[in-house]
Amino acid sequence: MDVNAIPVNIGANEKPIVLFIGSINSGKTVSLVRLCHFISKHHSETLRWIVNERFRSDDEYINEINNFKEIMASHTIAPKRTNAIGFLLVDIYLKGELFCHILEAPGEHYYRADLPPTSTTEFPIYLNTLINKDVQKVAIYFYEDNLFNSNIKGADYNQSRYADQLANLQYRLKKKRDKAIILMNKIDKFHGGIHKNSIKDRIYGNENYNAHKNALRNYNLGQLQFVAFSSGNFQTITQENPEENADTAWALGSDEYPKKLWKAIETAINGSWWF
Ligand SMILES: Nc1nc2c(ncn2[C@@H]2O[C@H](COP(=O)(O)OP(=O)(O)O)[C@@H](O)[C@H]2O)c(=O)[nH]1
Ligand SMILES: [Mg+2]
Repeated sequence: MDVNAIPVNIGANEKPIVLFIGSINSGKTVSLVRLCHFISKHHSETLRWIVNERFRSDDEYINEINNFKEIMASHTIAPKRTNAIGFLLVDIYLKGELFCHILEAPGEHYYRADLPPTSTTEFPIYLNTLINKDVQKVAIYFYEDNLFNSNIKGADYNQSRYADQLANLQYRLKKKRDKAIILMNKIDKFHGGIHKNSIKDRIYGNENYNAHKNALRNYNLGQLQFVAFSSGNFQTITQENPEENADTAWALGSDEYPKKLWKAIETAINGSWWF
């Protein structure tokens, strides 16, 4: 089914929409699952997450929901690559009231590496619908060290094209109302961790990402938050039959990461004056 044929519905409410934005395999799905585990474990009295089942009315959405619930139920197995149309909305309730929505969507809805170099990726209709809705957005941009790896063939060029796409999205946001968070993911791969300031240096110091940096600077750089994140440790499970797709074993990482991510989301939505 063409993704542009799928209408979305989040009702008439005025609650903020948090967008998990990142390339394929940057860890968006796993991070959302990790955040939901954290919420269930530490905040079940006040905070609740629930998949929004009315968001999409197409037949495939139920599979998407079940897939997400399955990953939640068996948190030793990380998801295989999310399928091409897989996008899903999770609602967060604070003290019984809807607080925000979190959208998780596949990387190719933001950036298509397979398109010719001169073309830009048009965002799918549902994404435009959400972006255009007159409610606050919190854009969370997923970066990971791989994105800076210039050893990947043609990476320099793709990096700047990818940055252009991120910029296109950022320019669609509203200056005062909307917020942005830069999330450096998979920091378990950095031995000894990574400091917030060095995330900034890594991204801003890389010319390929200038377009994104400029877009953020034009908007709300002063309010931009940086978050270091890791969902845990991942290992491929060797299959008896080499033809089969390998599953991934997942050991959940420290609660500190989802705690800080949640704090950043709350700060983006509520403002930081109470800090
Ligand atoms: N080392 C490490 N690997 C991760 C982490 N998060 C995700 N991954 C790996 O990246 C893969 C893709 O993650 P996924 O959430 O499906 O990416 P998405 O395409 O952005 O939704 C996972 O199967 C893991 O192998 C992390 O925090 N640390
Ligand atoms: Mg995904």
